[in-house]
Amino acid sequence: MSVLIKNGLVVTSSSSYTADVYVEEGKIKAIGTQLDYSAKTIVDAKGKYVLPGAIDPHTHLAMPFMGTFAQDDYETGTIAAACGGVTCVVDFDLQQKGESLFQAIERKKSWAKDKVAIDYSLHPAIMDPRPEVIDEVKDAILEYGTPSFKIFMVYDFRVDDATMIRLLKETKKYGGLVQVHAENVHMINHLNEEFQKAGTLSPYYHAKSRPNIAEEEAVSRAAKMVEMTGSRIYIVHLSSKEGLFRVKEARDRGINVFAETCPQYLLLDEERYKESGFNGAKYVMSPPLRTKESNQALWDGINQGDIQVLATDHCPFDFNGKKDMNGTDDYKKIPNGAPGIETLLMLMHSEGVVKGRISLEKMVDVLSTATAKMFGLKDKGEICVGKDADIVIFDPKQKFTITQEKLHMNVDYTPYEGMEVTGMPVEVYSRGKKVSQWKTDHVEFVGQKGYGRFIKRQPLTFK
Ligand code: DUC
Ligand code: ZN
Ligand code: ZN
Repeated sequence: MSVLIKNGLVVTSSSSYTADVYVEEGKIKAIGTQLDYSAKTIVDAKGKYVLPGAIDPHTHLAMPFMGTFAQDDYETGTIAAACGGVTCVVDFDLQQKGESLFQAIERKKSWAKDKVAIDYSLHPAIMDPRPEVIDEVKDAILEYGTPSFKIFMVYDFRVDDATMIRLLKETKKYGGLVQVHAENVHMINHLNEEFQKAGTLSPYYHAKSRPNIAEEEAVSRAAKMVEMTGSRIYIVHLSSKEGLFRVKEARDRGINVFAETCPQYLLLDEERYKESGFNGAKYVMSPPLRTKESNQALWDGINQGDIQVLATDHCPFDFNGKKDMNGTDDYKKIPNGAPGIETLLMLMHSEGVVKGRISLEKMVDVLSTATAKMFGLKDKGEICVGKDADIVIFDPKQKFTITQEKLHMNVDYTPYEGMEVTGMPVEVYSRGKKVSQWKTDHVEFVGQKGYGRFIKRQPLTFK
């Protein structure tokens, strides 16, 4: 399988230049001007961008949660990813009570088998931190190729501070990274009780029950544990100006605190919870949407380098049948999460690059290059000779009105319904094989389920 992509604007995390890209046997073999290779497929990319496929390091495919399941499985979720220009996901693998991390990894791999359409890896999420589970961290990093571990500071399955400290020390020894969902559970429980007593239980109070200060406190506490252990931490789905302030404060002092944010925290705000009827439930996710002030602070955080990675936290539940399953009278019973894997790249280009909030190169960095480095995906994340040919041919002028009908995610709504974007992925390649293609007014999946491979990742290195 060989492909010659001619005259596109190749975008890297530091520069953009017009060139041809030659792909053979799934790898980028040559980049240059007027390349003379006889390829099976020739793509005229004049006027288009040639981008590394986006990597989404925060997905919850088929995850059991709040009495139901996140609705995209490995088949529908990765087909949607491919259609949106995402060519690799690192999915959360929630350890069940009594399971070893290895059993959790094998279980999730079996769910992906014959279904996954693009390459993927796993982050074990430690939910049952028995002492022997902390001892499994070494082999998870060195043998299983899963060097990043998710923990929650909130929810019933949270880990306590003592466990966090042990985990930070253990991961540091072998090149691992702890990823943290940072919210203060006691502040949230207290506010939940107050709202319960007052009978204020509509979706808007989901946001009010999880204030910015709950994120700020947890980020600050996690950063102190990093300082104490000399380890490093990655804050998932950072959402607030105050949380970012604590990330920045630690980083300015040379403490290894990294952070990710998501399109919803850059583009949507808490006014959404006031939508008529029960519509606010569509945005019930944790952490919740914040204010426009936080939106702006997070864009600044990306530009200033305090936020290194953009991800989706893709965790879809139907509005009809799931969001309203138990929660119409109580926000606490609404499954937390929203869809986003397919709209990641189009939103970041249209709302970020076209609107002048980030440069094209920054977009490539936070969606691909920095993500690959952060998570040890050594063959991914760059248009560069020797890397996997995970490539998006992106038409920066192609308009698309986002509507659930034309997307592939297995859910009945998108938070971005009716939004017009400028710029769409028109051809997407995964290891040199075309997996999606723009057709008139939407993207079609042209890949194959089961094509994706599990990626054993490298131990991680940090400056
Ligand atoms: N937050 C969500 O909104 N969904 C899944 C898990 C999480 O932490
Ligand atoms: Zn989370
Ligand atoms: Zn999540």
